Amino acid sequence: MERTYLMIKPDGVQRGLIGDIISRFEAKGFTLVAGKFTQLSRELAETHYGEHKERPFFGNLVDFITSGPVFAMVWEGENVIKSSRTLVGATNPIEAAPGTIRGDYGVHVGMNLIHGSDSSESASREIDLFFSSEELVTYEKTLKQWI
Ligand code: RTP
Ligand code: MG
Repeated sequence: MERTYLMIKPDGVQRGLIGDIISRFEAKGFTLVAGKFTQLSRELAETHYGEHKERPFFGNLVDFITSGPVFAMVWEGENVIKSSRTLVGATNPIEAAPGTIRGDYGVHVGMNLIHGSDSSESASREIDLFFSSEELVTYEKTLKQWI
């Protein structure tokens, strides 16, 4: 089953949106595999966002993501990588559709509430970066599966 890495950014934590955001992924039918409330070191943030290191916003991005605690998660489900990006919405909240996390709550591209892996390669890399294999909890949902 596919897995993805999601991370509620410092603005999502500060605005009290952890519960709302987690609820959306639960309601969709995805399964929580791991969760961690933590503050990123500069080194970890630079590695996580390494693909953007030449971009003009890289310094601000690292400053912001290390500015306060984040809630890091692994979620599992069918097509969870692409589906969770749909639930998250477009990078720039101005363009994000209502009903998406960024569309409902976001204002600024630099403070867009949540990160989601953009491919299976990114998901594997990011899950390994933030979680050890012992922290990934595998279990069967005992409720009858309708979705
Ligand atoms: P993320 O990686 O955080 O999930 O966001 P994303 O895939 O939707 O967007 P990405 O292109 O990976 O960009 C990473 C983060 O950099 C900030 N950004 N600022 N023009 C700008 O000022 C600009 N462009 C991107 C955003 O906070 C974005 O989430
Ligand atoms: Mg990205």
